[in-house]
Amino acid sequence: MDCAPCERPRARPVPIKIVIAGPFGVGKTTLVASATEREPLTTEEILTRAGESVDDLTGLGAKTTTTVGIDFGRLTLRDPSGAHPGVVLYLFGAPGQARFRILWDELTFGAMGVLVLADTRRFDESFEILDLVEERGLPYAVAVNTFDDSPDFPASELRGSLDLHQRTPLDVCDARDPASARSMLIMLVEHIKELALSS
Ligand SMILES: Nc1nc2c(ncn2[C@@H]2O[C@H](COP(=O)(O)OP(=O)(O)O)[C@@H](O)[C@H]2O)c(=O)[nH]1
Ligand SMILES: [Mg+2]
Repeated sequence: MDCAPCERPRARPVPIKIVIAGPFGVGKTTLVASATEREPLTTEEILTRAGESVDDLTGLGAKTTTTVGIDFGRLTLRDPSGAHPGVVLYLFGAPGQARFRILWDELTFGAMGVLVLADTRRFDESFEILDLVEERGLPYAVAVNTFDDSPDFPASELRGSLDLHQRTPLDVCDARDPASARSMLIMLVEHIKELALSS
């Protein structure tokens, strides 16, 4: 019987579940859509007048839609040296409004880490999310998304305002830019790796 030369199957990238969290309008759907290597799965719906009294759009400019379920994307990060099969990130964008906190347990189940998005125009709105993440002991990194009218603060001040642990990574990004969105995810994965190696 003929047999084609046997090749060792290429090892598959290790799957990692990542949650993208942050307040309403901070850029979660945008970041997942920029970072994903496939068409993102989104659950955007047009904001209606019925939501006016519950969804505060102050400072959110022209936001016309909202996420009613989750955003889903996928990003493979290969090891350039080829020594490791790399990782494939499964990105789950959480809806920002407080009424969706009920989904939080399911959403974070099995997650290896959380990318928390923050907006310097409404920094205080990230506190509740940070508390939720810390309560679960999940590794996280903070991505400060910049909007045209975002006030500029030095990183040290941002870290102080959010009362971050010195090891928790924080950086500024533009969620619309794929390279910038992906660099935030790489920052988180590096942090997860570091924590795993040091525990
Ligand atoms: N200028 C600017 N606009 C952004 C950025 N990220 C998101 N947006 C816009 O901000 C609005 C809210 O973003 P969205 O991703 O829906 O927020 P979500 O509610 O957190 O999912 C949308 O109109 C986006 O186009 C950014 O980095 N810069
Ligand atoms: Mg959204």
